[in-house]
Amino acid sequence: MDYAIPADRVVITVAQTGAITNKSLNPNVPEQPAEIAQSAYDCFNEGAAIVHIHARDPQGENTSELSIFEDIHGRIRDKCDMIIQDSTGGGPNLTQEQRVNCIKANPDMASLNMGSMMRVAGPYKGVPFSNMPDEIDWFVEQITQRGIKPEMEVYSHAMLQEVRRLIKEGRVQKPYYINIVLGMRYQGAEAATPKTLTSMVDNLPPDSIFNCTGVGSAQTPLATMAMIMGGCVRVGLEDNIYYAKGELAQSNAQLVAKVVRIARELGKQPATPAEARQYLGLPPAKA
Ligand code: KMH
Ligand code: ZN
Repeated sequence: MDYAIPADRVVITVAQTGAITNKSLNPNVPEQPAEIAQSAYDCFNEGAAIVHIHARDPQGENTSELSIFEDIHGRIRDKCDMIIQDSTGGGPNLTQEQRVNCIKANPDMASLNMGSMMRVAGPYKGVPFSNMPDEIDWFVEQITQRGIKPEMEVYSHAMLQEVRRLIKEGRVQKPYYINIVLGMRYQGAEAATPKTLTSMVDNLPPDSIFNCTGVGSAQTPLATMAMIMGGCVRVGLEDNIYYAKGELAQSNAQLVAKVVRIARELGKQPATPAEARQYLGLPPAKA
């Protein structure tokens, strides 16, 4: 069975908050539940189908607090039927147990980071991002046991081997949803070049759907390339705080609107959440 996204559609994810970006870098990063939900709704209205969630405590620190994730989910689900994808990457201050806690809040999807990386620059220089094979197994088991679909984030060719292992061991179900993250040098990702993206797409396992996340200035060029290649795209302030060189983005919705304009020029419409659920093999929206 071929799981390709229809050629006239693109599934857009917005990653709004992240673990590293914050209001001191761009005051428009949404941090608190009401801001996150309003921003998600604005992005939904521009064409985003999936929202990738990181939560912050009232002081703006990364948190695994279940009630905060539940609050965010509830506020989003009150407004629209977006697909909710929680981050189990969490943030550098969280333990492995804390990172996975969010899935108890019943998202539709959860990120699953497919390898370990060393943060080589920035405020968390020298802090490892540990995703050892046995930890990946532990994460994926908890995610899939709850009927949540893993979003497998791969930052290098090597991590595709780990995806193949999970498939071989029957730990993930078709269609395999693989997010290719490029250009995040400070966290070990391969370069955001057309050649790297092409090569990684060429090496995807059968029955995969791919998404592309270009970090920093690569966000728009790589999203454009991924759309041409039939992929899904992720944009937002988690990965890129600028609208253009030297110009901070005014909102996540502004970044979604930009990629939607490009999509339309390429003959594609943004997929609705209901369409995206169908393409990704997700059940209907959760209450
Ligand atoms: N900031 C992204 C490049 C996660 O949340 O699980 C990595 C990320 C990880 O999205
Ligand atoms: Zn994230």
